[in-house]
Amino acid sequence: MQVKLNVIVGAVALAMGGTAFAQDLVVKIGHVGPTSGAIAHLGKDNENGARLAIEELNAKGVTIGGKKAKFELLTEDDGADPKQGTAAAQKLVDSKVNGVIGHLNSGTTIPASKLYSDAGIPQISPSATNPRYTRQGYKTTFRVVADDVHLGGTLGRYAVKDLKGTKIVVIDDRTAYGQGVADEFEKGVKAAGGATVGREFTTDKATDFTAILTNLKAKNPDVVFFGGMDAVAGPMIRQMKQLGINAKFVGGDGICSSELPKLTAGTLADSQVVCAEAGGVEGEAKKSMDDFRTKFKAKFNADVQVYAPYVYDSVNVMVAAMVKAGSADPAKYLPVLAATDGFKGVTGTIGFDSKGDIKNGALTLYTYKGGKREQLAVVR
Ligand code: ABU
Repeated sequence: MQVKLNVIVGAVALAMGGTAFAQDLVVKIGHVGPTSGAIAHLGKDNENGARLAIEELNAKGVTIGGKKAKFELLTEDDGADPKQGTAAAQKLVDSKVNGVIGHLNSGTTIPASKLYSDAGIPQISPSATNPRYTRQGYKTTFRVVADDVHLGGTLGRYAVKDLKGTKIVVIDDRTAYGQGVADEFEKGVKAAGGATVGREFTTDKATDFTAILTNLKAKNPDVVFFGGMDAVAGPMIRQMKQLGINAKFVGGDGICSSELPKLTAGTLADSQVVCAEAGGVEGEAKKSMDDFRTKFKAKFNADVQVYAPYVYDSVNVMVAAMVKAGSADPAKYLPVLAATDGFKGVTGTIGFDSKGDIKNGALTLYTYKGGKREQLAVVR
């Protein structure tokens, strides 16, 4: 009798257009990033990382608390705008998502985190690097990449010690990320015994940098650090060339994309840029990252920009915690997620500290040659 009833309920579920059997556990994973606007290529890269993870989990079959899980990806576009970010977060909260991966930008991730915290929904950012995100006292905030203290400080020391910069100038885009990473870069320069000789700022929407670059040209800089994203860095590098500024161009993860050479309109010189991704793998662990890149390219016909593999790992870390907790209920799996340690992802081993930050996070330094990103070193 029970078997007959199950068959009828399943048939009704299918007839109603659902692909989940009525007894399946539907798990909603939210993803938010800027899939419109100047950095839509980065937002789509992140979203595709989530899509790949969800498709693989559904194909593999995952059981949570004795029920077959059916994962649904709910995607939102925040346009890299803080207000749009909180509106997107509210939509996901209202949809009762079981967890959120995102947002991409620190400027959207930080205000959105209050909404997720108030709703008790775990959030993993795969790319927001401003340290404030995990320092607000919320139990729901996690990050699988290193933060700007690590990123900016390392690049500051690198500019002095390795690039031998003696006339270092700094530009930032006044966003939570750009200003924060530039401040940490300056601290790193000073800690290495160097000094900066100029600082200017722009916005994340600017396209003309003639005035600030002309001011900085008067300082005869040998290193220009930019705190901001690739969509602004590209035209800035092009205009540096037009103005005859022959300096190294250093930046954080926001500029360290596959797209950067194209955004400079072909004006990028070999080894001109040094940038850092806020994660990385080396040795034997590199194979899993390389395999991910190959799989991603085959599926989406696009190279990974920066953070798709970190999004992929974020989804899998979250689902692993649900499986271990035997529940996708945020209140039940949140403590298990917080206790994550030794999770083997494609981006390396993931464990969280008491703030929700990745333990022992790595950085990968890159340059560009022949229009392609080329790894310099992995540092911790
Ligand atoms: N970490 C660089 C890009 C995202 C952000 O933190 O704003």
